[in-house]
Amino acid sequence: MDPRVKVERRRAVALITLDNPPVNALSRGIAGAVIEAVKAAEADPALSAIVLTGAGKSFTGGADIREFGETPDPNEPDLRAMIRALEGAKKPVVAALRGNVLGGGLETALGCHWRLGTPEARYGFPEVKIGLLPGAGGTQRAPRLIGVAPALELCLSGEFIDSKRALSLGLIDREVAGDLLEEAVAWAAAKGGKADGVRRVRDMRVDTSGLAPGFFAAERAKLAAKTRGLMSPALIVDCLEIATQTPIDEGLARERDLFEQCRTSPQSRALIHVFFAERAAGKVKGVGPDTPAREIARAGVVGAGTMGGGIAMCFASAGIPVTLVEANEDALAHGLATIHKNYERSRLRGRLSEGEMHQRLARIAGSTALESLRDADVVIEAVFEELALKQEIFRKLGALCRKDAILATNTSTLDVDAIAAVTSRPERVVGTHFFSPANVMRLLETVRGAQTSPETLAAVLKLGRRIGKLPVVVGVCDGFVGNRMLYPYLRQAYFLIEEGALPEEVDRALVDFGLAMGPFAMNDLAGLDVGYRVRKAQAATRPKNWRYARLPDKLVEAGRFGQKNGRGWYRYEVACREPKPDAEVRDLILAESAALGIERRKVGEAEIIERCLFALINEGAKILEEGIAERASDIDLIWINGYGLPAWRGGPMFYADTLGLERVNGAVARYDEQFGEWWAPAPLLKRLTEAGKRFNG
Ligand code: T1G
Repeated sequence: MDPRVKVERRRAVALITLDNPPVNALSRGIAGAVIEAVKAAEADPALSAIVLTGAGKSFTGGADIREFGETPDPNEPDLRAMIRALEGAKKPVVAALRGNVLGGGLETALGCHWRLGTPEARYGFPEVKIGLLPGAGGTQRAPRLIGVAPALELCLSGEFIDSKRALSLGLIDREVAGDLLEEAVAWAAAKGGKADGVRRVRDMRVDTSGLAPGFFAAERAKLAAKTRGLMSPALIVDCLEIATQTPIDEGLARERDLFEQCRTSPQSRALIHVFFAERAAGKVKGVGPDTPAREIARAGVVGAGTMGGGIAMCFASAGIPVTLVEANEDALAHGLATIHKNYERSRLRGRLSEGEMHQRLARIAGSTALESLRDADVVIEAVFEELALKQEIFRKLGALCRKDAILATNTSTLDVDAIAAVTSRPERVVGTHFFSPANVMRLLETVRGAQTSPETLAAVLKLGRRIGKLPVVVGVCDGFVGNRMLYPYLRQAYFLIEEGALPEEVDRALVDFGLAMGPFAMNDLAGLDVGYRVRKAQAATRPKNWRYARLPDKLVEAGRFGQKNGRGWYRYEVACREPKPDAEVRDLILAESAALGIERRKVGEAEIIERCLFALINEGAKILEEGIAERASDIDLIWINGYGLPAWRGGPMFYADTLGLERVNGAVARYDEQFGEWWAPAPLLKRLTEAGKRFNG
């Protein structure tokens, strides 16, 4: 018997335990072992029933995601066969559920005749988050047990529901506060030999009486906006509709076919890459599970502007008291009012109760004195992007804060080492680059200075997760990883409009590719003056005779700052954020092409996507080679969570891998031939291409 499936006898009940740490994934071989155990129990006259449970904290986290790239062995029993064996058993089968009951795990529980769970158990079909659908009967059994609408919500959201909700839906038959196994065995024993001992979900009828006319069409319409580019959500709706129209065995067969479509899709492979990338990002060189990571009980933020206010909200929303410091009362009052407005908006949208809003606001104290940060465990500076100003603040913080306090800067490009150097504790200085709006965006680019200690990093990684962020550790360079790659991406976008494209054409091509927003609309949102200051700061080090796009500077010098003043690359009507092409900008672009002696030409979508993304990927390869990012998947996470590249593309480096590095390297070399300067191929890209390898090895 497979050691991952244990069988013991409890009274006249066979207790089958899944034991495959860390999440009891239903890996290959487990299905066959469970089938064997069920057959043995069925054949044993001394046994009257069966209980199935999971060892440790959880029932099971579902099928083994690492195996989806493999071709299933037709001779090896799969999850569906295991569920059929459980469901078809003539003796009662009771699922004893605790912790995670997810994906194929929940489908397994639905194949059992009864389900008992502990109060902290959680149930869900997260398959949609990795580009799949419940492919072992979930879309056919769940609607039979809990109704069509709740089953569809469970499958489409990918979210977990708690025990109370599961009980109210009838997903479980009983919540067990006491000894789960004892109660499950007692329940099974009581059902053994009884006429109603075996109750199969497959025999239940799908109740459609409560469904409004056109229910599925309405669900499909709702999906279109929310799941742009994703494939499995629409197929989930199809599966649920099939469940209402066909006998279960036909439904199961059609679900399997649609599952296979998802499983073999590039977007599922990309989303699975992202799943594992997020876990890999937590594994940082020199920071092990035994590296002490101090608790953060009190926080401070310097600067109550957009970023500082958003960062303060992150702490308050995570239950951490925070003091927000500003230079003067007016600025402080404005910052606090903005925070209040943000929370009020969440409350009005039903994301927050009145009580929760007041609890969070009560955790934010305002002050105009840095001394009020004396007892903070961590202080995050979020003032104007100017090195001298930041250094002045860090000198003061270094003198007044506790010696063991962590001092973090929210700088988006400046040298963290130059900031650390002015404090007496460089080992406790780190960059915490939040993305605007800081209380919404998940990415936390965690900048490791030359002297940042492992303990400091461990504390910030733990804090980042606690405040709901995705911390990704990067090294020190101009722009770290995200912004450093943004420079060549934007540069190509600017060159393309000099050569013949218009901003709306470039934006549309990249939005059609899947980006949340094109570069020009993104510029307008962030503020054209922000990039203007960065380019001015970079002027000294930029190669003098290399091609430089003057248009972005010209717009700023013409007073066009973007959404903030209604005019940027686009124009914006009052109180409207819809970008509208502006003839004035078009004329500026045409005049610039003429001034440069460029004969404008039609630029196709393919060239726009290649030029912008391959410049990004080439820079990513340099970043990898320099060790600024520890792994390619970290770069993928940064561009997905900070810059709106769609997760179903897997991130820039994964996308390059799917195209094949030979094609990317060839195109970069061609552009290098044609344009030179900025297009020098990254040595790593060449080397991996020649070796037939990938970025995400
Ligand atoms: N398969 C393989 N490995 C998994 C895994 C899985 N399902 N779930 C987790 N791991 C690994 C993970 O990579 C990490 O590895 C370690 O376990 C701890 O994970 C047919 C098709 C279960 C809520 O999508 O949501 O069933 O980094 O750090 O915070 O219809 O893991 O230690 O090397 O996340 O306690 C559906 C995915 C599969 C659940 C636990 N199930 N997992 O969270 O630990 S598809 C899922 C999670 C399916 C059927 C379909 C979470 C968790 P390492 P962790 P955690």
